[in-house]
Amino acid sequence: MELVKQIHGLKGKLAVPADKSISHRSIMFGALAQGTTTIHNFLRAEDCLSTLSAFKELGVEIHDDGTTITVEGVGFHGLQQADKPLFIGNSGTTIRLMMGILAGQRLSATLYGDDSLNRRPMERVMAPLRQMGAYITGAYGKEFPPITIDGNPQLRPLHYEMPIASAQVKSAIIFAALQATGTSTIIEKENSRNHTEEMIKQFGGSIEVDGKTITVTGPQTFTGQTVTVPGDISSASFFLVAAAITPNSEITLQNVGINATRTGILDVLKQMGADFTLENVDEKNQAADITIRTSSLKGTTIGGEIIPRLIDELPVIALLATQATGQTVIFDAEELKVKETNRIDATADELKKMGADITATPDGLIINGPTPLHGAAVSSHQDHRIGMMLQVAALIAQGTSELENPEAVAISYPHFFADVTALTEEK
Ligand code: SPQ
Repeated sequence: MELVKQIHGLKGKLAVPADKSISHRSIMFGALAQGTTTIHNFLRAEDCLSTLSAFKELGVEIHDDGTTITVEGVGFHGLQQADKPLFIGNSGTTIRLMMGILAGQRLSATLYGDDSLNRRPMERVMAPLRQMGAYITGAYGKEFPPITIDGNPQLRPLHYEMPIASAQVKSAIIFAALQATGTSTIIEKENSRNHTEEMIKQFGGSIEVDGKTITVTGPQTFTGQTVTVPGDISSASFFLVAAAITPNSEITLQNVGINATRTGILDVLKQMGADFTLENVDEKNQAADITIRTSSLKGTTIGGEIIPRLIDELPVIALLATQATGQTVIFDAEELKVKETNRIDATADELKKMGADITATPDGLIINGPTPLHGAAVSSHQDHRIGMMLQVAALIAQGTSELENPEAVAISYPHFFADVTALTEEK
């Protein structure tokens, strides 16, 4: 597919799609609660629809009237045996969080995904869940999907120091701990996104968080709620970078989620000298409008505790760095190697094709800038975030760019290319 080029700069307002992480969890909590949950602004993208169908297969009634989603909660003990293995598509969040949910059920289930998901590591979730008494195996005794879980309603609590910073591993353990009898303690390596913890409180449960220590006592019950999902800062990040690096741009992104465990990209934009402001800050819903303009940028260093707060934004931050003066070093980001694709290699390989000075390292990237980019034939590697990053790169490249497998963007942002076009049309 030929990618969009900008001519007159990016202009206008955009409501970015709903948050993917919160949308997944709203279905999960809704299903496990007693009573009805109503979800406004649910993300109807492939990953979240995988979660929705998996819970329907487990006997949960879920209706979509086109505006709101209604989940008829069955409680922690009401899920039913599915009559076939559950297909989870491309979604790491769905499979890993469901492993924690299913570990304590009175049923067995097999979960599998597409080629990308079936190559992603699951031992990180299986190992702590097994310590809690879960019966859980990967295909052929290995750590990859298909994963089979034979539920054990007698799960034990766990004390666990996490070897990696991962919201998915943390959330899977929390879901199992909510079903175990007794108190579990999880110590995070670094603080990762906390949507699971926040939703436990929203649904009437209890959880204590003290720095990196999380304490959960089970068993718990939840009550159905009304959830309004804010815009996804990870989706917004493509436009934040696009406006910052494209001459003559000024755009406003509306209702962007600003939960502090997700705003690493705003910290980096600030460090690099980007020109942006937050308005209409809604503290309760943790959302704001962000206006960003063409910026004069400088290189920076990104590593340590900030990494989980911007992990999914690193490919597009690498692109941002190609237009900054000086060197940008990204480190401590080895987790990028086990996402939908190896995002360290994919980012370096594809941006190099467009003329960037970028080098992959074992745990990150080194980028020297500013470097003019040129059009090239590039590939999304079937990874939504790589595909969207390359479209943003193409906006500023001299000449035409062609993207292989552009359909991957539908995993998190089905209208992405239409939204790019809307902001680049001559005003
Ligand atoms: O769901 P999936 O495929 O793992 O999605 C990604 C993404 O880029 O959309 C990662 F590939 O986001 C993860 C994120 O990297 C979503 C997530 C969550 O909702 O809990 C947590 C992060 O993953 P992890 O492995 O660091 O916990």
